[in-house]
Amino acid sequence: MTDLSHLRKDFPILEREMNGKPLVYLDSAATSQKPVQVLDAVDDYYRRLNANVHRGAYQLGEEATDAYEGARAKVAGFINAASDREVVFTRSTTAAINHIGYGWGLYHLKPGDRIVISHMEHHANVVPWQLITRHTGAELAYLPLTEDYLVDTSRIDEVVDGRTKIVSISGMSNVLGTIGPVAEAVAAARAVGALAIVDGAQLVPHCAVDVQSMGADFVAFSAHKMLGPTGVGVLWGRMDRLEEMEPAEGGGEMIRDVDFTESTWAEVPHKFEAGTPPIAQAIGLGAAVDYLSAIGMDAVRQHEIEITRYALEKLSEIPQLTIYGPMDPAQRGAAVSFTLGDIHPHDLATILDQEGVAIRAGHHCAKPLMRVLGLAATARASFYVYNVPEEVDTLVAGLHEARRIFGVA
Ligand code: 7TS
Repeated sequence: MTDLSHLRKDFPILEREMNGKPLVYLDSAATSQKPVQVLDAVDDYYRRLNANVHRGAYQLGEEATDAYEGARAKVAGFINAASDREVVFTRSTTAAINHIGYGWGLYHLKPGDRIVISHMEHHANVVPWQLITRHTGAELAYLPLTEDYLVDTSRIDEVVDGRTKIVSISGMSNVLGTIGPVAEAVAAARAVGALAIVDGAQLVPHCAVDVQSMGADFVAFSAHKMLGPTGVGVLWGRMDRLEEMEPAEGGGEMIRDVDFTESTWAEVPHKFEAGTPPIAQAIGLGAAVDYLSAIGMDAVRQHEIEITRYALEKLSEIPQLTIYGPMDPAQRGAAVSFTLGDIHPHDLATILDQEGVAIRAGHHCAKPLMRVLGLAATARASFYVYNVPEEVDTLVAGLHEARRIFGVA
């Protein structure tokens, strides 16, 4: 197996115990842990560089600005953006998608237009569009799933029809692990002149992403799922799309001029960054990008394929355990959802917690998907660079303990 276990020493939280047992953190799809390199970058900013950015009146402010803009350049390099200016810092994936809705959707959609998403979307790629349909009279249409938990693209040209103005699809499901059909979605959007958006919240942390070859108009992701701090996310956009998009938020930092009734905007990306930005967090994201780049995203992906394959194998051996998601690690990421007999997923999480194992249980902010699956909740284990096969074994032992407690044969 690709051995990344030497990385574990960089993550102080992994030294903790839970209920007297070593922490086994299997909830990285919710948020990842942070290496000392990221903690130090944030700490160093506050200790040595703290000043507001883009004001330029004194040296400290210039240093803070350089560090913040330097983080933008690192992110741009990480996703191979054509220009640093295509990277907009937002609060999160959620904020990034809302920004497209309120900055582009509101101005370009009309009654009868279509927004196409899929049945496996996180609420962050569902609810903003529902809000936008209310404002514009556009309607929401869904790409269904196959029986193998893949997005069904066999009739994509019927769903992404001539009325479609936006196609927004998850690059990787946080519930099923399924890798989204990004190339097909982009092609279908292109064919009808629609905007192609990728929710990259789970994709960008786990796979090498080249936004230029991907061909979408926008990609959204969050720092906190890729070893970075909470409170900062990225909206990458193709420059022509960013130029035509309106700011969804107004305030300081984003203007060229403000008159009594009208204002003009600063250049991209600053016209989308109203107010004091998440400076320390962006700098922390820059350090996270450095850290991931040093591992190499191909190694990150390879390690995940291997640990996911191992987890799928071991979990499949447990009687009455059902896995929801593709069984081929090449078609999926490292979030593995399952149920065990009729044990409630929350009870599973509680029993596992006694063993030091942290998993998520619930609807995972994907209620339309839960409706399609006919489930109220699943248990979900999700893996990242610092996880090792022994932790899968601890998970499996905990699940056998749950079977014993609940009398599941
Ligand atoms: N899209 C996907 C695919 C996600 O997994 C998440 C968060 C989001 C969007 C929203 O990201 P945020 O940073 O704006 O909150 N997913 C999860 C999860 O699976 N458990 O907690 C958050």
